[in-house]
Amino acid sequence: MIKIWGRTDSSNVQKVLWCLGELELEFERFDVGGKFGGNKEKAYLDMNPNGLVPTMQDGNFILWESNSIMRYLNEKYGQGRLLPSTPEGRASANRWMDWQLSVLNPSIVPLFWNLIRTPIDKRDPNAVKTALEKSSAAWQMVDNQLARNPYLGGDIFTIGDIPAGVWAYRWFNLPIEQPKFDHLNAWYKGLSERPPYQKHIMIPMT
Ligand SMILES: N[C@@H](CCC(=O)N[C@@H](CS)C(=O)NCC(=O)O)C(=O)O
Repeated sequence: MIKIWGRTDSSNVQKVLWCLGELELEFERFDVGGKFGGNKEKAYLDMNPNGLVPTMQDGNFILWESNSIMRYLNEKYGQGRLLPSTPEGRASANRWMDWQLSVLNPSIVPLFWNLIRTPIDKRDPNAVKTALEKSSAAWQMVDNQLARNPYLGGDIFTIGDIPAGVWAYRWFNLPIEQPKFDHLNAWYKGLSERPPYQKHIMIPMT
């Protein structure tokens, strides 16, 4: 049985849970991180030296980094079906996973933390303004890509859609006035119809 360590309200844990759902894989999950703690204890650090969630164990194999976990699960149990079959297609989809870590995350995490995880009197309006501008620019890139293809990696749903897809739910449910992005909106609507997205991503934001 695949084991996952990580709290369900972590965006990086959610990616892996959504992926497991798409691949219809059974797993056992343990609450770690955030209010549950445990991620800085030696036993956990021995598995994941970052002290972050998620961590996965499959037999004797332990893996951390949410995007790497998804790639592993897809390759090992999905016969690669959650990535395109050509090297070009796979690279295009993979690129959006890397982009989420390097561009989307740094722009949108401060927005989410300020508006959802910070008491109103402690919020930083300047940080909110800057994060809103930066994340709007990032979503504009997604919108442009989705004007050319129905999914980020091309014609089919892939794990390339998952990292940004997790944040799309948060973006559309933040108490802000979102700029209008037609293609982003249509893609998000499509994701919202997928049962694993409903189960693991469309949950109260905490
Ligand atoms: N690049 C890592 C980042 C992992 C990460 O930052 N996890 C956050 C939650 S989203 C975490 O563990 N925070 C500390 C905590 O939950 O206590 C990944 O994608 O797995």
